[in-house]
Amino acid sequence: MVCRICGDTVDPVLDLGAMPPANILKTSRDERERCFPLVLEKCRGCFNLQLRDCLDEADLYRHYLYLTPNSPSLRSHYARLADHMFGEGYAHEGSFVLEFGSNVGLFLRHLEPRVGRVLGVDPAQNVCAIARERGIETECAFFNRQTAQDLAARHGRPGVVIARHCCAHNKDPHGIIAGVADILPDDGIFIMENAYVLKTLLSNQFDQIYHEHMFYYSIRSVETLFAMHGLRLVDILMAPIHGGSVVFFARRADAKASALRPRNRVQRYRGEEAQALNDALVSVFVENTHKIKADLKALIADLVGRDNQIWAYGATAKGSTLLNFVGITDRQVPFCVDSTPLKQGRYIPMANIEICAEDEAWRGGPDYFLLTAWNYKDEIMEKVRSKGNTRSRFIVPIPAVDIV
Ligand code: DWN
Repeated sequence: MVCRICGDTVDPVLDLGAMPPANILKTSRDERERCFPLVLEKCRGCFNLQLRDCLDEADLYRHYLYLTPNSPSLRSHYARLADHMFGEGYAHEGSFVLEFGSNVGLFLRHLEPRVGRVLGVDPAQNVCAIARERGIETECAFFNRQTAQDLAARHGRPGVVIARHCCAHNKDPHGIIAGVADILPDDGIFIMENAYVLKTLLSNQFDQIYHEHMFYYSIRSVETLFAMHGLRLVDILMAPIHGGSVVFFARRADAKASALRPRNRVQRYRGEEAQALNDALVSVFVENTHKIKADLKALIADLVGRDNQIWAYGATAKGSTLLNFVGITDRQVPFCVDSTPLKQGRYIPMANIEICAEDEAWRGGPDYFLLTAWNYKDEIMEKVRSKGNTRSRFIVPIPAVDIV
């Protein structure tokens, strides 16, 4: 295999075994799930981390069960990102904003009152229907070079193109970025947000590895990708959501000089990454992955062995990797609560854990919740307590196994 960004040689760094696609939740316990290799590999050239085996996007996203949760931490991130966009002059009241991978349009709905026009693009027909019901104009398509030109021909060229947590989800990032470069006007801005690989590695977030996440981006790998399509990084925003995310702001390399002058923080973040992102960090990440597996397996066995009830909290894609890599099933964890009606009544693949509504967590609830949605720890714990459950404790698996 070679790096899908720069073409250089890649080396395997972590094999999580044969795993089911995380968000393909089963409709019954007996339904047989298909499993595929989940192997992370690293590029010698641009330090891109990628999956060795990429599944077909249509299988993953045509009917998608992940709907962006309407969470307080996401809402505050939307406000901070929007303020940054307007504060730095990347967007204004007349802007035409196109977001691909827009899901149900929560961020676009936040932007809509402050810009000229918003348009969502998402490949999941069921998700597009929900976005349209909520009043967000949404085209159902995978964003690539062809569809980008078609969208621009029918809607005009958007001055702001946004891609949040979706550019890692496609085995051909060149097709996506080429599409952006084709339609972005000279004074346009491209805003790409992803989980930040440095945070993923530093916080032992091995559960962020699942088939949807085909790339784990760094500043270095993103700049390599952008340069191949005439895009130049001009700004970076770091954000705490999803375990630590990075927002890249890029313009066409032929934009006017004043627009291309990078913010000082770009050099600062680039330098911090150059110091920290190396093979030694990857080795420690791999060691800690196996340590978390051993520690969590032992803790769950001990608690269940002493007749404690344990449920998972959050039918997350991360949770599917965590549970299945550690080997936790419905025998130890019979239920997983989740706020997404689409997911309730289904089963986490391979772990065979039934997903039920959140209010089961509030009526009595178990002795422990295994926080498979650990990235929302504070708001979930606050919600459970405020709903009257002062009894259940929480097992937090990342960055290390802990009980709170
Ligand atoms: O990259 C991706 C990230 C951004 O979102 C996608 N490939 C898929 C998805 O990954 P995830 O499922 O690990 O993401 P979340 O946002 O951590 O999933 C949260 C899950 O937890 C949802 O199913 C909703 C649920 N939840 C809940 O039950 N109660 C969430 C909150 C905040 C809550 O209070």
